[in-house]
Amino acid sequence: MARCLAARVSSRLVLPRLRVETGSFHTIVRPAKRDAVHFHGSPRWMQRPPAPRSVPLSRLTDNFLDGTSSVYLEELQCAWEADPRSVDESWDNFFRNFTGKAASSPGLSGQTIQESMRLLLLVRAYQVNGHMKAQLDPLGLEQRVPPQDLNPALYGFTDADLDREFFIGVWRMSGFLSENRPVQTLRAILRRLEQAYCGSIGYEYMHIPDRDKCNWLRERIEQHVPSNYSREKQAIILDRLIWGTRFENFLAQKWTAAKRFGLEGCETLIPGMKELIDRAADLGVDSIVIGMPHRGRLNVLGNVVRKPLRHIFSEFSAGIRPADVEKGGYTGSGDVKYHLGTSYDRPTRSGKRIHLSLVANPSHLEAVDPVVIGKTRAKQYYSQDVERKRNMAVLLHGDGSFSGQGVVYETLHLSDLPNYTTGGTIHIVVNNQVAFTTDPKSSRSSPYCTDVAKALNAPIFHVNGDDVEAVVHACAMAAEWRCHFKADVVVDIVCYRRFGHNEIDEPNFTQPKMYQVIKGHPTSLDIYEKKLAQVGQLKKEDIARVHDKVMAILNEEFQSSKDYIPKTQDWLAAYWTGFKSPEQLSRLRNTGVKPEILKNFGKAITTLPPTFTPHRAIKKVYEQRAQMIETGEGVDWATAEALAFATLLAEGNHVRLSGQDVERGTFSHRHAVIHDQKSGEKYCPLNHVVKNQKDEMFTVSNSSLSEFGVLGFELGYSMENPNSLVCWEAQFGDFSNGCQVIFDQFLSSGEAKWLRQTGLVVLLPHGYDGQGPEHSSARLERFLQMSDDNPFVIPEMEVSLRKQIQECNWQVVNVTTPANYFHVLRRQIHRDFRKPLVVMAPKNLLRHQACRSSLSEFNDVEGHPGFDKQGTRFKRLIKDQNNHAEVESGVRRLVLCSGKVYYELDEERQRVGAKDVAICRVEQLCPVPYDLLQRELRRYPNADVVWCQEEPMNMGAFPYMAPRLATAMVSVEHGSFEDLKYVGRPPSAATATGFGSVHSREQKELVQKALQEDRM
Ligand SMILES: Cc1ncc(C[n+]2csc(CCOP(=O)(O)OP(=O)(O)O)c2C)c(N)n1
Ligand SMILES: [Mg+2]
Repeated sequence: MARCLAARVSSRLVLPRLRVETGSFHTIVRPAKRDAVHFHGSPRWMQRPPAPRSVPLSRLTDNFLDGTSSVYLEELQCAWEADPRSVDESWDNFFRNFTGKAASSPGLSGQTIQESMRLLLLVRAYQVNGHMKAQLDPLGLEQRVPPQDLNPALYGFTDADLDREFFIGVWRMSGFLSENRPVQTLRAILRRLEQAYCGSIGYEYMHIPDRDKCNWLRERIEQHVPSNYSREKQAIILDRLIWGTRFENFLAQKWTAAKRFGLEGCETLIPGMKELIDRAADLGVDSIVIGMPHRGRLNVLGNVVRKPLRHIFSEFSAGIRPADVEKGGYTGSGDVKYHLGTSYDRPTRSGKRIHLSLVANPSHLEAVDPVVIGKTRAKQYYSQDVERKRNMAVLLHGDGSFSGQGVVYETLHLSDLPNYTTGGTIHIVVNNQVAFTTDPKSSRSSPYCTDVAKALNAPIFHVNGDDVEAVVHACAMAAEWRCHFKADVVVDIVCYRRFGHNEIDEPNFTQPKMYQVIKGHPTSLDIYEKKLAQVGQLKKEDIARVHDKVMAILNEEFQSSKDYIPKTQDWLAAYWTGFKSPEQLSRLRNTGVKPEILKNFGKAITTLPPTFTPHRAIKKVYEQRAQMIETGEGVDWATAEALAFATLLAEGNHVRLSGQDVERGTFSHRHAVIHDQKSGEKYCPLNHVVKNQKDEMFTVSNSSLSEFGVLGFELGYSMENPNSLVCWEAQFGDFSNGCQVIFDQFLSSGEAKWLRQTGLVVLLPHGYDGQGPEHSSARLERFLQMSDDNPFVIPEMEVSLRKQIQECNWQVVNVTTPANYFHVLRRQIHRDFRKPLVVMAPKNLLRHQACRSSLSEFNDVEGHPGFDKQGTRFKRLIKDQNNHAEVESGVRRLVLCSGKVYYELDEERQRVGAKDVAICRVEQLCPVPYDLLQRELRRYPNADVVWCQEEPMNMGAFPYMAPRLATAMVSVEHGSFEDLKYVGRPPSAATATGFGSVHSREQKELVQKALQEDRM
């Protein structure tokens, strides 16, 4: 490009002199007409600018020809140099003159080079900043000063130039500049610019660095003629707008005092969303996962997703609960109507079908975003939608929450990550310019509520919510963009909220001026009907007929809703057929795998390609793993995990592990992906467990540094198909409180609220090893505190009748052996229901010499030292390892513990030779293994019972275990609550000490105390 004009200009290289002659160019100067454009306010010095004079290019300064306008010229000149006929004749003349090749310079005399350039800058200014002058606010309250660079005066143009014709060139790019009209009056140019960029849609797209993307948008923006819809199309839009409007009116009329978070003020969302769905379906999308907040949700459920209206209406009539309640079926806690989800196969206008699922969500605004994205990604995996063409996510937001909630950013940032992308999400913001009672100026620091999306280079279409055709157009364009570029896009519908935050709120308390305007403001439906009537497109009678039809249906549905009995929510979305709800017994199954089979898979996952050069240390790790499997002894944590994954994969399940640095493992123990030290190439042995293993069947992926976003994503992913082991690992368990909303609102309570199951596994490194307050505790107590089992009731524990886990909201375990970890992971899949699993994962046990398992424990065959008659299963409790008889009257103390403190207790016991102390590990804390606790309590009738933990008394498992242990003790007449002794750190605010020496002292003391000879 160095040889091109612009480059030469900007680098001030010696150029052939451009001979600019005035007078002979076909400039027509006419006096300004009555509709003259009056340039908007500008400083005095700018109002009478000097008339543009011709300046030789050699004297132009560098900054005049900056940025992209120089690129325009550059490209044009290149094209001209390659073939002078490829550009318009007048540009041909221009370049001939410029390069001194022309015999004369006929066409350039009236328009100076400076004018040409300035015109380009003006055009560019509209493309960049036109949105700031767009007519976006239906209420007209917005006081935006149009940016100065949209003022032609800034470029030296005056009113007198309006009817001069300017040569704007013929451009290879699409859009405004591509019309084959190189000569236009300034007035016409400005009119087109205003129409394209400053109408009812404000486009922000020039921040996108990709040229093709910009041009794609420019073409659509600059060629679009507003209000150009056919009569038929307008009738459809009107019909949809009537539905959206009448629906809310109807609810308001029937249930005057009910909260519904109505859509009034943004009814155009309904035709907009429907257009988006139709367009996406035409472009190949057959499934859309939708996430949205409260505002307008019922309207979207009824009119877009098509949940039966009678069902929605019945939910307004208090007291109705699913029919299965009477039959004793599981109904959970239920949720308010504007949180519920649903799914539906919706026919589209062009005769296709599209599956829509609206994901249930809590009140917590935006928390559902990553869940929706994860679910969409899973749909893409299971439908082999590698190009991400058929499954798409749509997220709706409020203006306050989109700019305020951090999870929005955490979700957006997954957008282009290889193992998290869904090929772009369409975001729609219902921007009613208020958040509850808070004005935008108090709720964000950025000009637009959508600015966060610019970090992704997403185009943003701001659209006036009163202009239904503009909303429809923006939504269609968003669908086209997503389907074409597989990238995120935002439609910001600038609207208003006709009533208070909800229908019983008084908005005049806080926004009196705004609501004065709203009071007299017509609805978007009024506006559209008036417009159609004015242009004679639709007759009044036609419009009235639609109203009548809609009202008749609404009334019919209302009548039917009176005796409508909703069915229990459908448990079994798509892949879940045959899975059991909590009241249907799922029999316990074994999870063991024969050592011969393990050895086979063991080979596959420890063999590296011969040409691969691993790091020396990793090579050794893999050799050791191979040896563990070969000898069947000393299997460590990482190998056990890999064997669990491999066997599940071989059984046809999908396995996915995601989180920060999980490929190597925070503690450098996993090495699931290894890197060739010469080529840098990666190799993942678990991708080669079975022949022709499907891509992504095993996925291990380092995630972005987000907890909320990534855990939410994995949760959504896990909900799609039960035949998958989906795991999220926190870097350290501490950081998981960054995604507390997902634990509280989804994982622990989602099944109860929405009757949706998930078998998500959450791995939280936990353990007191002197690393200080922030790397010790995964806050086990919080997970246990949220568990919903009754501390004073022992449920049915008989193996053939046991539903304890099914009836509980989740499982919390603190596992101490590799084999038990293997079983607990496999158990997640080998059952007919799904339940979240929270694992307090080890840190120093990963390399602890005593924390090893024999391969025989993976099948748990009789005869090995740990055999426990529980069969080839996960051990919820590991009894004392000293081969005690059924009754051991001589044991003076039973120490119950959980997690890694067991190894320290055992070591101390050996050191002091305390043979009269039994140590049992409660591996599954929730739900409590009452049967096994009772067995151990009976085994040691004379022992005092101690709960020992390394966490402070107000943390760890003690607060949860104490009443439950007491219940178990009472049940076997082994004392009561007062007889249960606590050994551990005293209550504390911080989770752990920051001083290594204090930690060691405390740890030593608590272990010694647990074993001390004196009775407690
Ligand atoms: C995380 C979270 N914080 C606070 C709230 C309480 N709340 C409910 S609606 C709302 C205002 C939301 O404003 P906006 O996002 O603009 O949506 P709008 O209600 O205006 O449609 C607030 C603060 C909430 N639901 N979730
Ligand atoms: Mg709002």
